[in-house]
Amino acid sequence: MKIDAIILRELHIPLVRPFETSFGVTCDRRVLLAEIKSDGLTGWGECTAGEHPFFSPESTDSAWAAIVQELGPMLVAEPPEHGGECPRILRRVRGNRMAKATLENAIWDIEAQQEGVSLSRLLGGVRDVIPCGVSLGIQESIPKLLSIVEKELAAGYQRIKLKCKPGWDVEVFDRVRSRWPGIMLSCDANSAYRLHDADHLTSFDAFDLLMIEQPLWHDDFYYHSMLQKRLQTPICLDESIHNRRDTLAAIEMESCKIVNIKLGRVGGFSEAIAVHNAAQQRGVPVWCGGMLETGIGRSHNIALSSLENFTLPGDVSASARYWAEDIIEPEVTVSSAGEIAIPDTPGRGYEVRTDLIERLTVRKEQIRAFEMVG
Ligand code: OSB
Ligand code: MG
Repeated sequence: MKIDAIILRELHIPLVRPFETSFGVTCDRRVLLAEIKSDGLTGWGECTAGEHPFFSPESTDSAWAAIVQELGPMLVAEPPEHGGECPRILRRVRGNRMAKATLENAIWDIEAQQEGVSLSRLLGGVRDVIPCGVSLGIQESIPKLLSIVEKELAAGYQRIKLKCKPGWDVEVFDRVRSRWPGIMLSCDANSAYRLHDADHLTSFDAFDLLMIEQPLWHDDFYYHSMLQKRLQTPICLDESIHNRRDTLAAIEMESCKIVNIKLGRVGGFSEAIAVHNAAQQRGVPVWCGGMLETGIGRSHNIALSSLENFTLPGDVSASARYWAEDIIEPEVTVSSAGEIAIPDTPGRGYEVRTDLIERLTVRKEQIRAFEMVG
């Protein structure tokens, strides 16, 4: 495919409410968007890196530099025919997966439009609707959290995930579980515990959690497998999983029984599909994580979640939970059954509000080709 231009932007957008995890609080997002133009078509990609390198080693600024200096010029120098060729073209750059995914996902978006199919079907998706859950940040008090849980259940969400950390865990689970004995409930520690917390973590088994997400180190498999032996509750890995090999290692070592797939963390659609397939072949369910995306990244998550082995409710929820105004049209909505309908129109299936994007843009750069040396 011809690449006429890659335009990179940084947008500043406040969240409708702060989001607190064990590693920090996010109030305002600094979002990178890539707009790739090809023969009259436009593909969009969103970088899922955070403002600081606290969840992963990447950040808004590191991804900006990687795309402008390395990845963008590589893609212009060797334009892919298919999204699936991007990993090979970008392979010389190590890591920087969220930066790579920003470009690769935009190429898949163009390819779907060229083929006249929905992004979901291009990826091999089989669902018409996806089951949705919500990820609830750490709150200032338990009553405040309980009122949020009540509201999200009333809206129809099928699974409640509670962010946790030492001091915001068993008492919180106890209060939520006592009030709603039957709901699908899980927790996410974002690596807040250590192996000496193992006894404490086994006490989580009392709350019938669907899973405990990433309790230990962000880069670990071995100690998670030690911990899983002591827990009834399935461990789900998020931060530790970067590719298909990590997935196979984690399953082989019994470090987890469930896998969270995030497009940015694994480097884009190609690797996300490879992770999905590897887990599926071994009977391990997956679900789609979220990274406080705008509608563009959200629409990519929706398409990905339509693959067969995304059997558990994901963290992909309605635009209005994050943004006063989303940058896509229509915005993402969730039905009273807790489902998002997969668009069947060509491409992502949501229009991009270019006027609003322009107003939110604080930095913009067009990427040029360079001469590859060596
Ligand atoms: O670990 O899943 C996570 C947000 C930022 C960084 C890490 C995580 C999250 C979420 C939010 O849980 C999911 C969402 O609502 O987008
Ligand atoms: Mg997580």
